Amino acid sequence: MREVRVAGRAVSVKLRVVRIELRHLEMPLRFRFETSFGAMTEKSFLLARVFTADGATGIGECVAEVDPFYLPETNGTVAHVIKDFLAPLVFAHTFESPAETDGLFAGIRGHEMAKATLEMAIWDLFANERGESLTTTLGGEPKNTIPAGVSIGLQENAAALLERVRVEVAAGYQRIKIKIKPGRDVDLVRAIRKEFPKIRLMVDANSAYTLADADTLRAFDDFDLMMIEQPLAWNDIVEHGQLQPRLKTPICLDESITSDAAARSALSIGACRIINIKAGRVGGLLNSKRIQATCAARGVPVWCGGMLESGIGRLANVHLQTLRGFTLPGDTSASARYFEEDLIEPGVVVDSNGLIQVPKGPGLGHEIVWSRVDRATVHQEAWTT
Ligand code: OSB
Ligand code: MG
Repeated sequence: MREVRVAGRAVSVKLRVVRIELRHLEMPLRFRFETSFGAMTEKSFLLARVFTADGATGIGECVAEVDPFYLPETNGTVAHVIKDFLAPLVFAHTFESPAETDGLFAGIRGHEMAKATLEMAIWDLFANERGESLTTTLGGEPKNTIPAGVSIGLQENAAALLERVRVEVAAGYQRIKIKIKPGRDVDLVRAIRKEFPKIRLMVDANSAYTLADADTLRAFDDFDLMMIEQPLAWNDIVEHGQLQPRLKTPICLDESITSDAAARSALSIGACRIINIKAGRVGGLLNSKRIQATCAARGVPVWCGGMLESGIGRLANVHLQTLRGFTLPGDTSASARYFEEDLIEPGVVVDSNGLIQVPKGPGLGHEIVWSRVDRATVHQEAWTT
């Protein structure tokens, strides 16, 4: 059903999804991205599209990977859960608000990435149907720009890392994050600090350490880091709570925060002082808003993480960062860093001051180039009511 407008305001939008399309895409990355849990040379991911009978559409990019090395979900588990559990629930519901996926999906435990994929497509559907920017649908602030940071993977050696840092600092990025793991950590930070004493710098361990490494982690305190991201196990908030009081450097949790409840648990025991929000990891944009509000109420800064998304997920991240509380530069960088040819036109661009423009057009706000999407699609399925 089309919206009813009274004095230009949408007063009632009832949407029924009659078709869901799930594509599996493969896109070569312009660089090898190595973390403590593995290395990637291509992006292999799912895109979900929802359609109404009127032909309105919305799109959501999934952050799952081919393997369960970052978090438990994979492209395979997401496809299964969408097909067998989430799609039937969506088909049976009439939506008046994108927030309704929350109650709809509540009976399915975990599978945050699968839920987020459809949830984000439904937010985009509402934005498109109302003819407004996803920022507006989400309740973001009317910001024109958001600050950009960059995440640099593990490199061959310290010289190669320093060269990457030089390139990204020269490009204007406001914050540099480097990946670390045991044996490739404090010396790298020391080398960067020697050349760049003032840049905003942080490290991401992706769960590579244990409490027994507390002395190594404490050595980072000498380098004025903004934070250390997810040093300990992906599923151990309590041990982060034991580590944080032993460090001056704030801990930022990524993997451990898969829900607002997890954020509340972490903050209530002092397991972190900063939270990285990835909509895909926390079950979608509504939970991202909740976690942002939970953190704002406690004066805890949040920032938006990244999963090497194509332009589609990248634009959703840009809109998410218009919410109050996203005060720190995140991991959203320029499309051209990742892909020879992104799926959107124009790509996401970072200017020489390290700022990204927030699109103002309907939905995600940039054109999706379907010929490129088709070329990158290796498999596709669709279900209808
Ligand atoms: O831990 O933030 C992470 C990429 C894949 C999996 C996990 C992480 C990352 C990044 C990349 O750091 C951020 C980006 O450039 O999108
Ligand atoms: Mg991380």
